[in-house]
Amino acid sequence: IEDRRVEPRGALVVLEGLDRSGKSSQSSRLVSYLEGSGISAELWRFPDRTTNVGQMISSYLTNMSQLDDHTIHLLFSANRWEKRSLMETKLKAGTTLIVDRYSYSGVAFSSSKGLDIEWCKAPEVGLFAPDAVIFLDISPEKAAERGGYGGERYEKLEFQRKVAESYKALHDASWKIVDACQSMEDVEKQLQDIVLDSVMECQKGKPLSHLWS
Ligand code: T5A
Ligand code: NA
Repeated sequence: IEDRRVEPRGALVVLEGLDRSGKSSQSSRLVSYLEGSGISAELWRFPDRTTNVGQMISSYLTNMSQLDDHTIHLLFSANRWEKRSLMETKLKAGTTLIVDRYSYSGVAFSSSKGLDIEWCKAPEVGLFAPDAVIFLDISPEKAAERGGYGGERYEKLEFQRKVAESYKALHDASWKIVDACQSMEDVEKQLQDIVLDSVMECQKGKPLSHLWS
């Protein structure tokens, strides 16, 4: 008799988009919504600035330190690798993770500086592949109007235009493109539907897969 036991697990949902597209606002709303619906969920973000590696990244982003483009790329990747086993534990325990930026940010931002895209993707191979990638779509110009950019390294219109182009090279079938210029509430409703679908698939035992797939 074939063993048809399924292992229910949490969903891995990633939010991506340009700086100021609304990722952080929507990620926390999603987690509140899921918890309110009785679904175990946690908010994660990359970079995770709380670790040693994360502190190096934070100091780079705030222009307190300088690093070679390849070096900072690998640190962003290392910051995801150091959270990988905890990610696996949480997902297998049934917790859905809403992740504010992931490997796609890593590749889109570094390749926008001129690094080879395949070189940028290589250190991400073997990390968990998201069950859904939600791309909050907004033009660089509109994003720049939102409260203005702060002083972080990549918050410049010209660079964000390059990042927008780089993201386009990464879209695949798992991406859901959502118009980020709608009201906060309209975006929120669309995201809830996408995430509930993913949560249900994963509860039915959809297997975890790995990047790049
Ligand atoms: N990076 C990151 C890499 O280079 N490599 C990597 O591997 C990774 C992971 C740090 C930087 O690091 C780069 C990318 C980044 O440049 P961060 O810490 O995520 O990334 O950046 P933050 O500055 O924290 O966040 P963002 O600038 O990306 O903004 P969000 O989270 O997209 O937007 P949010 O929710 O903070 O909203 C921005 C503003 O818009 C308003 C909000 O109220 C807020 O004022 N807003 C809306 N206004 C109108 N309508 C809506 N629908 C709105 N939604 C939000
Ligand atoms: Na953010």
